[in-house]
Amino acid sequence: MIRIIFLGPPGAGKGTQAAVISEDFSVPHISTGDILRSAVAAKTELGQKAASYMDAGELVPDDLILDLIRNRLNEEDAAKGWILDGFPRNVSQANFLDKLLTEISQPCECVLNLEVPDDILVSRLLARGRKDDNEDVIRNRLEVYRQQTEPLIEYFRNRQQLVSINGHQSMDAVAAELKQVLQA
Ligand code: B4P
Repeated sequence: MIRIIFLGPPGAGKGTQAAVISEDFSVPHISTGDILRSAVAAKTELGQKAASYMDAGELVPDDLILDLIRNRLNEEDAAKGWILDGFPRNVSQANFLDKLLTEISQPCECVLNLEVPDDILVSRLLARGRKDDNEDVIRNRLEVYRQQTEPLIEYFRNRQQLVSINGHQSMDAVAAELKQVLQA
């Protein structure tokens, strides 16, 4: 059973690798970033509330995210496993998830932390060129990551759930390393 969380700074390759594992192991790839971008594109109430935070590189407020995750993990396809990409992103989201997973009896197997140096992150994101991939917003996203998301490394390490992977390799090399961890 694959139930994993991807952790790492913006541009570390979370979305890229989560898509590969989702395909290989036939489990849903649940990306809060993708869900939010679809909501923005569809101009839903969630999308209208989330857009300004995303454009500025800030985290969207927890109250917009938590129910969305609860509902998604309760969908039928998630019963056979899942990959969380971009959630949790702060300690309060992690505490929420911890309670939710206990409640639905779906323990997380491990947390895969992709490590990549900052200068590489910036150049990858500039090359991608998404709406929120301009230099000022990227710098802010990295700052928000340091302040709010990085503490989760210690959080999951203390729970013996953390596995760190060198994300500064080719996509195939990172994928091969991740597969090894998941098949161990
Ligand atoms: P995300 O969609 O999660 O954005 P991201 O962190 O930049 O994406 P990711 O890290 O997955 O990209 P990847 O490395 O795969 O979030 C966007 C925004 O949504 C946030 O700023 C926030 O506002 C909001 N949000 C999302 N979740 C939230 C939450 N839980 N709470 C509150 N707000 C939330 O790809 C980057 C690039 O690198 C790609 O071009 C890829 O091709 C390239 N790349 C990947 N691996 C590579 C490799 N090994 N070598 C070379 N290039 C590589």
